[in-house]
Amino acid sequence: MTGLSGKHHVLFLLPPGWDALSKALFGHAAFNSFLHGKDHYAPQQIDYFVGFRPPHGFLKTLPRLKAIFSLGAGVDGFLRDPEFPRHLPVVRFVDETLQREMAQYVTMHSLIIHRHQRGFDAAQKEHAWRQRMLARPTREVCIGILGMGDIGAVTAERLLMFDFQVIGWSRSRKSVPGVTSYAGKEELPKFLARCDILVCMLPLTPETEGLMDAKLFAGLPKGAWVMNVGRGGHCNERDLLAALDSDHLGGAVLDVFQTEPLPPDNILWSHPKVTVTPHIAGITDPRNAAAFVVDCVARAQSGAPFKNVVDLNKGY
Ligand code: NDP
Ligand code: OXD
Repeated sequence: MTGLSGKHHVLFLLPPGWDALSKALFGHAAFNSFLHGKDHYAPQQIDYFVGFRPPHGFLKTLPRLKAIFSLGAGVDGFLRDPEFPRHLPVVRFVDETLQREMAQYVTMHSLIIHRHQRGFDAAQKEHAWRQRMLARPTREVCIGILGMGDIGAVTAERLLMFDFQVIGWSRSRKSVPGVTSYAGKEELPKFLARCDILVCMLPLTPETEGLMDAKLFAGLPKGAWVMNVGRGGHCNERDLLAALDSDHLGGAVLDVFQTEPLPPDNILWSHPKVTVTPHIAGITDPRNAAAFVVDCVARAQSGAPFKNVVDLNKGY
């Protein structure tokens, strides 16, 4: 057993490649920390858990647990555990750097789509001087954001700076300057009908799972693009492929998938109308995550309320 004292005990189950976070956190004065799989710890002594997608059933093995700190903005990796201890608070990672990087990814890919950059890349390979005008002025291109939360709102601001029209869809009505807000299922068809580029930034919940299916794609204008940076579970990949192959959709940019890592033989890797990235649209900065965990533990110690506690009924 490593260095147990009267302090709070925090257990980390870190995704691969997160050594920087463990360096930033281990030995912090506020708590004793244990890295699952590396350190020996007694489950009954753990007060707090930090991770992203723990194996189902794991959290219920920690009987003294008081709270769970998510290293991601999305908490579906916790809530999908059928044995998840629902009496515990889950605090999610809400971070400006993450929001800006997500916004940057969406802005970059929206510009690549709008400016036909994939066509110019292909022409360069052929040494072909193939000029092409924009299909229409930027101010006439409408980008629709599914999920106008912390990340969606920052993304909308950034897209407006490039003169795109921006509309957003959420559960409740929003007032983001310059962005037309659509709310609830009844307003989804009107929203979709306007989207030249549809961007999914929703949390994965029972209500949003599979939302992007054949019916939704049919509601988009012909030639529209789809970008998914929410979760793979939002998108029916078979329906997406059908909508791409029938030329109803212009293309897709996918950062998240039903199965991650995306298997090497998955057709999405080589589909001519699809851009694949490996769930990197926004990556949690380990230093900011360390500050987040330290803040959470300090709040717990002082009795101050946590910030950004997940509403378990809504699932986000
Ligand atoms: P928030 O909780 O701040 O925002 C969620 C938004 O989705 C809210 O606007 C909410 O509406 C809306 N929403 C939820 N359920 C529904 C529904 N049933 N119908 C309509 N709207 C709904 O989340 P974040 O912005 O912080 O993060 C969003 C997601 O982005 C994460 O859950 C995660 O899946 C994904 N993500 C992906 C990353 C990547 O690298 N690819 C990195 C980080 C996050 P309302 O405001 O009205 O409640
Ligand atoms: C997150 C993610 O939810 O990285 O933060 O997907």
